[in-house]
Amino acid sequence: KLTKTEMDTEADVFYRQLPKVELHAHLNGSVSFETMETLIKRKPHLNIEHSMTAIRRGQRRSLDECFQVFKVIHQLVDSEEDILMVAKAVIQEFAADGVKYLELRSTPREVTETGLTKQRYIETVLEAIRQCKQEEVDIDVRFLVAVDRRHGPVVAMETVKLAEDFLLSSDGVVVGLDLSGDPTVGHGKNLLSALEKAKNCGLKLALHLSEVPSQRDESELLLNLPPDRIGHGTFLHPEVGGSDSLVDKVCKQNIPIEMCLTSNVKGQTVPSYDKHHFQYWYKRGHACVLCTDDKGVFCTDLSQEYQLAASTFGLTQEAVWMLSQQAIGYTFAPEPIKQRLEKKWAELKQQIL
Ligand code: 6MZ
Repeated sequence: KLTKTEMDTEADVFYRQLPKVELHAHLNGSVSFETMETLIKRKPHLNIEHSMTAIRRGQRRSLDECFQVFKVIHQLVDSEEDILMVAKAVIQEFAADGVKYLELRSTPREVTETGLTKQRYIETVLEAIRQCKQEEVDIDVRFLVAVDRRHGPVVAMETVKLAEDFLLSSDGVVVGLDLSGDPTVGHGKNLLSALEKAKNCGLKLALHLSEVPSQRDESELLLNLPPDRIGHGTFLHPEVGGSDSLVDKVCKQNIPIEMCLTSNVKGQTVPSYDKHHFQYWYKRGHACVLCTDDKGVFCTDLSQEYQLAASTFGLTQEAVWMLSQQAIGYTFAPEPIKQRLEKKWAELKQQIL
């Protein structure tokens, strides 16, 4: 029987060996098939089947249906024990895929039945990161506290306060704030003061922007903050109903865009891989970083995303290498960490390219 590596083509090996930076990964969307099996077995009374937690190859869902999937996963992951298990597994899986630096994001939740609080939620993710480090998993992990836009301005402000506390007490592991959640719900103008507060206290901002077409005004507003990175930005450019003014703001402020090819195709905000907005921004020489978004839900990994981008847009291995190396500059890590990563890339380049 051939091992996985032997079955891989040479190209597959290149993408797996390529050192990678993952900057857009939602914890509960990143839970693998194997971990999901364990969770489903742990909670048989919920009657959850695997088809409810993942979108397989060739399948598509509406974005709305994707958000239903997260509701199911949240039922399965609702205690400190669950969070510790999924966070550790997700970190180990990213490391096994050749990710050397990971910024994980997650929305702190409170669950009365299990005694879970938002504070403990974050502490538990940080504990998972600490344990992986202690077990010498070869990956540097940082955390972004996520604000779910669906929950409105009061919760957003509470979450920012919590994130601010951890920014000071987590030894540099908590680095920023994410704004995510169903983009068709709520308006960013109501969250502006929470986001401004976050920025003022030193949290980096990674905001989902223009994931759906109706967010043009919201993006105009939020780009004035400005965010430190943009999630998706699918509908920013004029060819898809965005505007020159939006593109100008992004370019003048040089804001990197996190691009998630499979997620956007499976969630149907982008009609096909070759129509992905990666093409538009990459051609302009704009800062783009390939990411998975939800590797569990969309059944992908970062190696596959690099390979897809390369085959769809005809990137050479050298160009792919540049793409992964440039991502180091878009992390929220402090300068010494970036330098350490640069060094690692330089060493590996001789072996791999
Ligand atoms: C917007 C998304 C998302 O936070 O419980 N999330 N938000 N757009 C997307 N595109 C597909 N994918 C995931 O992980 C799940 C949560 O991440 C956000 C949603 O708020 C979702 O509930 P956590 O770890």
